[in-house]
Amino acid sequence: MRGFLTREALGYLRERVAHVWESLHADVQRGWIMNLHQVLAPREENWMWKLGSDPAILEIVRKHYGPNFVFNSSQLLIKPPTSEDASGGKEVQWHQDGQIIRTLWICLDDVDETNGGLVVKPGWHTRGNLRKRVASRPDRCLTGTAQYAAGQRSVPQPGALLKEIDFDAYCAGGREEFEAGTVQYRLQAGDCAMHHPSIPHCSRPNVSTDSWRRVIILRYLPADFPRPRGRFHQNWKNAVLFEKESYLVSGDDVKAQGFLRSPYDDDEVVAAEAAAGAATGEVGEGEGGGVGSSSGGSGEAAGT
Ligand SMILES: O=C(O)CCC(=O)C(=O)O
Repeated sequence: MRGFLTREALGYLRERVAHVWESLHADVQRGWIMNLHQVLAPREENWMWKLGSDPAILEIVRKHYGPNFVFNSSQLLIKPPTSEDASGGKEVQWHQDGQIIRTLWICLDDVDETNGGLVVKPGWHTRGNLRKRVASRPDRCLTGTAQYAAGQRSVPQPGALLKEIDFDAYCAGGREEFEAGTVQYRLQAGDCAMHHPSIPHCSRPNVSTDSWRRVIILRYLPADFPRPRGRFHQNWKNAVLFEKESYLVSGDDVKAQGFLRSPYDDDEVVAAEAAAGAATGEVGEGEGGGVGSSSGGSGEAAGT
């Protein structure tokens, strides 16, 4: 989707992202910042929530899911140019997201092969869940997931969780043969792409000297998908863990899982609404208005 963001929106988001980058807590994984929409405060300044629950974006997702779905995660995936960081950021290893998740990949910079744009393997989304193996070069990759189990306080060791597509299971020539038939994204700042949840994809480090690669990733799941429980992210500003939550941004809580409608609701409000709806038989209205290891057939995505 060319020109997805207006010029003003692009300028505003760049400025906000620069602020996050500059103020990031030293213990938070640089490069992959999760679920800002859960913790940006106050509400009026929660630009990630506003973006992820924007009516125009929800309309796009509705075309895929119908009326009932949740805003599952927001991510900032940043690869600085080598003038800022000699490593140019890290790779995201070859993976599939899962069968169900819908992802909007919104560029705040022009992206191509020089600064870590996405690379996909066309046609392979029809092959189901591909076999995975432990990543062969985890030290070069983002750790893959910024999710923590309760009580865990340190970033998981690279390699402990990281899986990649098992190229050798499909190509006699291994990674090299697999990568021969791939397509590089070349997009402009303000463009947005959606990739099929089953398409294999990866991204490489930023090897440009001066071109940032800042992308906002928004993910959605159907409202009958299990509500996340007991998984945590680090707050970008103070590194304190907070529990991952999905928000019902459209339609009904079809399995009565107690979804909140926004980071500002509390459980009681939604529970009361659900109880009132159940009592009257009313159908609720939509609000209307937003790594690592892919787990295969569950539809859970890498990085959800
Ligand atoms: O933006 C990237 O480099 C990786 C994104 C990704 O893996 C995804 O959106 O599923």
